[in-house]
Amino acid sequence: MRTACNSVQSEESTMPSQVKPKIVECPPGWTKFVRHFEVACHLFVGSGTNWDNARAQCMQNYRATLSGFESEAEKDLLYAMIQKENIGFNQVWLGAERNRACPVAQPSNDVNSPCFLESLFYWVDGAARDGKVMLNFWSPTNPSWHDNRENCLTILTGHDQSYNNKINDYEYVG
Ligand SMILES: [Ca+2]
Repeated sequence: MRTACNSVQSEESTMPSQVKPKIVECPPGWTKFVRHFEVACHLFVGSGTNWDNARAQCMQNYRATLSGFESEAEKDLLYAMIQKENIGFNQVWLGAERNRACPVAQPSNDVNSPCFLESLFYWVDGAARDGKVMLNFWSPTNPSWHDNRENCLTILTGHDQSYNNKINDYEYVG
């Protein structure tokens, strides 16, 4: 398992503003993506034994958190960053956790349910504050909630084409 860290920056808003936003640069080697309310700086990390370890590496080494994405464009950019590493059949930890009030595979269509489609998982890096984006990108047969333990999120690489660049719910242990 590998890890994607996000060192979230602020102040480069794409929202309409009277004030010209301050341009934010990412540290050398990090990949920049301008979100609606912030700038994401993503970095691929070569290890990540489990989700907590991956998150701790981001924090301890970079004062960062795990990467999320708030749009398909940002997901594709993350995937391109990962693909460059040639890590084969693999998964990369992303910064989303299951809503613990919803220990089931299938999201609910009921807007009042804690397992509602758009609250089944949440991002820890603040991506997609409406919570909606990642739900379009599940790999086939996922979320699977396999063994009732898949509380974290990964992105898949080196699988067949229907799985690559798609997300998977996965257990904490890698
Ligand atoms: Ca799964």
